This record gives sequence, structure tokens and C-alpha cells, in this order.
Amino acid sequence: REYGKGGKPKSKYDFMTIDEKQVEVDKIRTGIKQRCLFNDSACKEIEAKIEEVVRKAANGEYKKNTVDTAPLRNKYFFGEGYTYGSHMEARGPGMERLYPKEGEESVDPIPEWIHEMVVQPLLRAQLIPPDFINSAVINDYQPGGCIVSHIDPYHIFDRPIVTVSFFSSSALSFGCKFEFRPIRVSNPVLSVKLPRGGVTLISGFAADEITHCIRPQDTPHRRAVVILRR
Ligand code: PD2
Ligand code: MN
Repeated sequence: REYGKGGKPKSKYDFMTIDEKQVEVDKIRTGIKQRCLFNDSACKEIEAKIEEVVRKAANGEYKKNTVDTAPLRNKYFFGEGYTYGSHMEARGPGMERLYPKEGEESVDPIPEWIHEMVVQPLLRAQLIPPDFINSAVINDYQPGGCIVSHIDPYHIFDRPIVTVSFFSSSALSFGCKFEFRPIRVSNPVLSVKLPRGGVTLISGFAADEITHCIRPQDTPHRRAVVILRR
């Protein structure tokens, strides 16, 4: 294995010329759309609602599959839930599956405040078609929390994938290689800022042909994201 400065792993992009890398960057950029839709007061209201979700989960008010806790990142699934990672008997890309819509394994419905306070502004801005969103996931990251490089499973989720950031800003990185114990991340081909209150839509090459991640160093403060998908 090859390492760069500071023991960073190297990805295939570290072996490309500047021109070759620029071609990748241009393809990624065609699949990313960003808008600042939520001002400070809208963010504050939504952040209070996210706190309420956290409290309800801690109180045991949700179904078991609605809540997934991990040391630096909790996830709350609404509308549709799915198995992935550590929960699956058979792990890995393509093995994810949706939970049934009813019964023991189902998750809670999308809260009304998500429709009213988060989805409605996206509709008014004509960023998504009406009735498109049937899944809302909240990731709540502690400082240093991350999401390793992945492609949102295309057999489960349509494009675009929509994210809205709250509490603090972060960055979405593309084409990173992760190594663990200790955690080390290669340089991204492209990193886009995720401002608090900012909406990011990911589709095309950016969603399907290259992995994305949230690096631990890009979450210096508590941050939450609402991921809206179909
Ligand atoms: O935290 C995010 O902004 C983010 C972005 C893209 C999270 C995910 N993907 C994910 O959990 O899949
Ligand atoms: Mn993702």
C-alpha cells in the first residue's frame, strides 16, 4: 500500500494527472446542485424539532428500527427503513434491503414537521416534484463523526438524493479511500461545502459513479443532516 503525507492512504486519483482529475471533477459537478434555502431563524426552528426527535428516541417513543445509535453518529429513519452495514447477515453493496412497511420491522412515518418545514420549501423552490419524498433520515453527528465512502444503494433509492444541513457546516467529499484503526482518509477528488441551512442535491455521476463521504475532520462541531429520498 502507498501512503502520502502524514500517512494518508492514496486513492487512484492520487495517480492521475491534473487534467485527468479535472475531467472527474467536472463530471461530479454536473451532478451536484446546491441552494441556501433555510435562514438562521428557519434553521433554529428545525433544530428544535430535531432535538425533539432525539428526546423521543431516548425516551423509547419510536419503533425499534426507527433508531440506530452509534458512538459518534445516530440515525433516525422515517417513512422507509432499510438494513445495511452491521445489521445485515449478508453485508456489502447491493445487499441492503427495505424493511416491510408494516409490522414489527417497520419504521415510524415521516413526521409532519419534516413535510411542512423541510420538504415544502424544496417544493416551492421547485427542486423536487410533489410527492417524490417517501423517506427521511436524520443523521446526528457528534464532533469527529463521519460516514465512510459509499454510494447510496441504487436498487433502493431514486435520484436525486437531497440533503439539508443543520447545527453546523460540514463538507461532502468524493472519491476518498478510508483505512481504519487508526482512521485515515485519502485526499478527496472534490470536496463541496455543506453550509448550515444549505440544500444539496446529488444525482447522475456524483450519485452513481463515485463514492461520497463525510470525513471526520469536516465535522468539528455537532451537526445534523436531513436526508430526503424516494
Ligand atoms: O451527512 C451528510 O451530509 C450525508 C451526505 C451524503 C450523509 C449521507 N450521504 C449518508 O448518510 O448517506
Ligand atoms: Mn450518502
